[in-house]
Amino acid sequence: MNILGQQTAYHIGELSEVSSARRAGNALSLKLGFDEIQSGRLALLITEAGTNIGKHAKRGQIFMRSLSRNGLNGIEIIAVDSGPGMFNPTKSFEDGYSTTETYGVGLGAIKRLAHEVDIYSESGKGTVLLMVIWNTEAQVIPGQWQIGSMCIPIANERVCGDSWIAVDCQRMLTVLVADGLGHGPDAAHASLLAVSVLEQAPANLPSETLQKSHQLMKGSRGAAVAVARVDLDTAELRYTGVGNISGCIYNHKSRQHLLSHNGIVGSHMSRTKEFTHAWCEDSMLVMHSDGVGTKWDINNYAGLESCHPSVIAAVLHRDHTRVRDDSTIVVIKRAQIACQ
Ligand SMILES: [Mn+2]
Repeated sequence: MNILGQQTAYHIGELSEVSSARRAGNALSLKLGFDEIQSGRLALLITEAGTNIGKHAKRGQIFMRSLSRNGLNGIEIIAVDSGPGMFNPTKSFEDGYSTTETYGVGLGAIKRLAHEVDIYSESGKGTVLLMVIWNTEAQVIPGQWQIGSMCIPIANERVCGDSWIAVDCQRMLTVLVADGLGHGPDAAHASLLAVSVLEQAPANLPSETLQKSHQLMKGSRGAAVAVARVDLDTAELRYTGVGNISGCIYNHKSRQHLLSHNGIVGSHMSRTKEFTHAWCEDSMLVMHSDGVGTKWDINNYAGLESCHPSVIAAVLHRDHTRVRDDSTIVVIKRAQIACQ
């Protein structure tokens, strides 16, 4: 069972902002029961990532949230900037290799301190650095689900009107993304009703989840909702959606759009036909609310498709968010078994 907590964004520019992010990380690690060693490592990771942003990109953001996987608690940190990027990020992970002063040393330290690290950096476009630290030593089990997301409220709102959830149940994973009409707490209330339907009945078909959401959301603002269920036994993805949630599957670099019906869940909804698509071991599912533009193409980002879904979500979110809406993007794939 994977649970990803609510994300908090920290603007990074001044050194004092790095300290605030570090303090927030410390508070979160105490809440999750991290011991002193893991808390100390977390503080160093946030300091390194924040200092790198300040030094090389001048400004950026750190997104932080709690993770829970099979009873383990963790913290995910995603450092995002649109700065100059790195010439050779893989090589920069080696201690002492640096294109500018101490960046290389910093990344070498990050790789040793974090349990999971991934980076996507493109010259002139910026860097996204993912770091995960668990309250105990953890290993990525090959074949397990990897889930990445960004879910960020519109400027000046504290709560996001979009909600999402991914629930695994035996050999199936179901993902739901909901965009409550408007913004703020009432929009969040509507979208969270859809989330609660899937939480309570994770084995239901996507169409059943949508129908139940429609019943439960009557009298609320209503929402656009889409549900995808991947079944590893039948190698199929079933999808149904109502309203403006975008969905697509990548299979061997080709992109297939997932269709939604017109309507508003909770208000007017006529059909909930499910569409079925093939799901391969290397397939990737991307779903997003209309706060993320549709004109992105992962093939414009060399090598991004092999990154961790959290990195993919953060890169697409950084470059394609519409500023005047809540924005949510969820990326799902299976951890690939390493060749060697
Ligand atoms: Mn929206």
